[in-house]
Amino acid sequence: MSEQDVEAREQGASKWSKVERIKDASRQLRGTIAEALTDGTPRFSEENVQVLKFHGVYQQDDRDLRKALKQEGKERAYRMMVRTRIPGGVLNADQYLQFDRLADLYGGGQLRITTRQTFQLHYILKQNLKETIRGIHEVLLTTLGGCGDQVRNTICCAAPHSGPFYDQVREDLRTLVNAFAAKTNAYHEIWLDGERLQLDDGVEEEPLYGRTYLPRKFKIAFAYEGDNCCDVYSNDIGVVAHRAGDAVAGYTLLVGGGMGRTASDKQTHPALAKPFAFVPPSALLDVCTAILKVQRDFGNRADRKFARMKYLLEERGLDWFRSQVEASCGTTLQPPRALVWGSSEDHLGSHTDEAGQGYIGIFVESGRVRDTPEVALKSVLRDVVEKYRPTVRLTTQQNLILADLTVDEVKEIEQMLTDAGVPLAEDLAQTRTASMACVAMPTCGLAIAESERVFPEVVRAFEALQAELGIPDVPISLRMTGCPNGCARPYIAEIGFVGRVLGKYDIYLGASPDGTRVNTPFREMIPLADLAEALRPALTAFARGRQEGERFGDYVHRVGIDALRSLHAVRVKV
Ligand code: SRM
Ligand code: SF4
Repeated sequence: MSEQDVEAREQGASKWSKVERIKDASRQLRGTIAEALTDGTPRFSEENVQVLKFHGVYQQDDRDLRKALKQEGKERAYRMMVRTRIPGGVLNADQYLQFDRLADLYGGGQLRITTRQTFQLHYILKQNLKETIRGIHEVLLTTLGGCGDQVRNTICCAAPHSGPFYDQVREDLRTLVNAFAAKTNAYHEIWLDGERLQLDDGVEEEPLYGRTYLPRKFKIAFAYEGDNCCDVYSNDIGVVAHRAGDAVAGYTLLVGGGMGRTASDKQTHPALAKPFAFVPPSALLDVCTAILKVQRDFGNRADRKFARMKYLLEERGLDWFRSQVEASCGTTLQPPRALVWGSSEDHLGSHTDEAGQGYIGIFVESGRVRDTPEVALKSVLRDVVEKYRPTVRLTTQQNLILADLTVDEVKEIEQMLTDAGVPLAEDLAQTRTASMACVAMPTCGLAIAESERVFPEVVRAFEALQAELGIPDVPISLRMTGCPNGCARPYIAEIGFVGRVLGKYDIYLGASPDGTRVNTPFREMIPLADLAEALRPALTAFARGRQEGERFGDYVHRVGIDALRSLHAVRVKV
C-alpha cells in the first residue's frame, strides 16, 4: 500500500462499522465466549454472537414459537446453528457417521446439506454447543471458518473423477484452504480446552487476516473446465482448472462474484465474477493471497452492505484491481483463457465404469437429511454408510454422492434406497433435481418469507404445469429464497423466486442454464399459491416457440423479458 493508502485506511478506521469494532476488540476471536458457555443462560451477548460466527456458530431462535412465547411473556427459544467447513464436500465414512450421531444427540435428528457443500446442524442448545463442536473435531473436521469475515468453505465440483489432473486440482484446493484458514488459537482454547495464550507476548496469530479479518465473507470455488455444477461465477474468486493432457495447465481466475442484495437499497445487486487472469499452478496461491490482501486493505469497512469484493471492483475498476494484485505478488498477470461450459448439472444417478467401479448421486430435497413417515432417508444413509463405507461427497446443489463403490454395491444400495422410500434421481423430473431452496423459516433470522418448507409444493405445481404443456422432460432450474440475500443462488436460476414479504415473492427469469448470465425481474409480489400459474403464459409461449433443445432461460433471453411480460398483460385483460 502506498503511504496515501495507509493514511486513508487509518482515517477509515474512524468510520468502521459496529462489527469491525467488535472484531477488533475480540482478541482474535476470543470475545468472552469461553466465560459465556458456563454462565447458565440460553443465549450469548450481541458481541459474542458476532464473534461466534467466525467459529461457525449462529445464534438463532425457533421463529415458529416466537409469538406464543412473547404472549406468555417468555424469552425466545434460542438455538444454535453450527456450520462445518468441509473443503470440496468430501467426507470419509466415519466422519459422515459422526454427523449422523451428533444430529441425533443434539441437532433435532436432522442434517442440512448446504449450497456450499457442507453440513449444518440446527436446533443446538447452548449447553450442548461445546460437545457438538468437540464431536466434529474428533473426526478431524472444524467449524472454524464456517461463517464470519474470512474465507468460507472452499467448494469444488463433487464428481468423484479420478486421475492425476483431478488429484492435482484437489491438492491445490487443499493448499489454499490451509493457507487461508484462520490461525487463531482461540478455537482450541474455547472449544477444546486448549492452553490459553498470553496475547501480549508478541505472537502474531493472524499473519494474513490481522486483528479485523476481512471486511466481509469471502468465497472461493474450484471448477473443472467445462463443468459449472458449482456456480463458479457466484464466488469472490472462481478458480477454473484447465487441462494439459493428464496435468493441470493452469487456472483461469474469475473475481468479484456475489449474489446478495439488500431489498431496501437499489444499489446492491447480484454480480457474476469477471474473468481476471490465467495463472500456472505454481502461482495460484500467491495470486489468490494477493487478491485477498487487496480486499482486506481496500474493501469497505464502514458499510457492510457494500463490503463484498464485487463492490470494490465496481468502485475502482478491474484495471486498478489488477495493478494492485500485480504489485502485491510481484508478477505480471497473463490474460484469462476463454471459458466454454458444457454442463452445470449435478452429478446425480448411478454411474459405473468398465473397471467395475461406481458411484451414486442421491437427490436430497433442499438438502434436508432426516426421516419422515414416508421416507427414511437419514436411517438408510446411515445403514448404507455403515455397511459399504463409501466416500461421501456433498454437492453444491445440496445433494449427496456415495463414491468408491463396486458395481454390485451400487445396485444393492439402489435397492436399499428404494426400500426406504428414497426415489432414485433417474426416476424424478429433471426440473425437480435441478432446483434448490434456501433454509429460511423457522431458523433463519433474516427470512421474510418461507422457502424450504413450501418449495416442494411449488415445484410439484410447476412440474404439473410442464406436463400439461407437453414439456415434462425439459429441465428448468427453479430456485427459491426467503429473502433477497440469495443463499440458493436464485439470480442464476432460469426461474428465481425471491421472498418479498410473508407469503409473496418476486419472480426472476432468464439466467442461462450454464450459470453465466443473471436473470431479470419479471413479476413482483406474487402470492405463494399463484407462483406456478403466474408462469403459465411464459411457459406456454416457450412450449410452443422453443427451438430444438432450447432451455427456458435461453428462450427468455432470446425473446426478451418485455415480450413475456406483455403476454401476461394480454392474458390478464382477457
Ligand atoms: Fe447464506 C446469511 C444460509 C449460502 C448469501 N445464510 C445467511 C444466514 C447465516 C442468515 C444469517 O446471517 O443470520 C442463513 C442461515 C439460515 C439457517 O437457518 O441455516 C444462511 N447460506 C445459507 C445456506 C445454509 C443456504 C442453504 O439453503 O444451503 C448456505 C450455507 C452455505 C455454506 O455452507 O457456507 C448459504 N449464502 C449462501 C450463498 C450461496 C453460495 O455461497 O454459493 C449466498 C450467495 C452468494 C454470496 O455470498 O454472495 C449467500 N447468506 C448470504 C447473505 C448475503 C451476502 C451478501 O453479500 O449480501 C447473507 C446475509 C449476510 O451475510 O449479511 C447470508
Ligand atoms: Fe435466510 Fe435469506 Fe439466506 Fe434464505 S436467502 S437462508 S431467508 S438469509
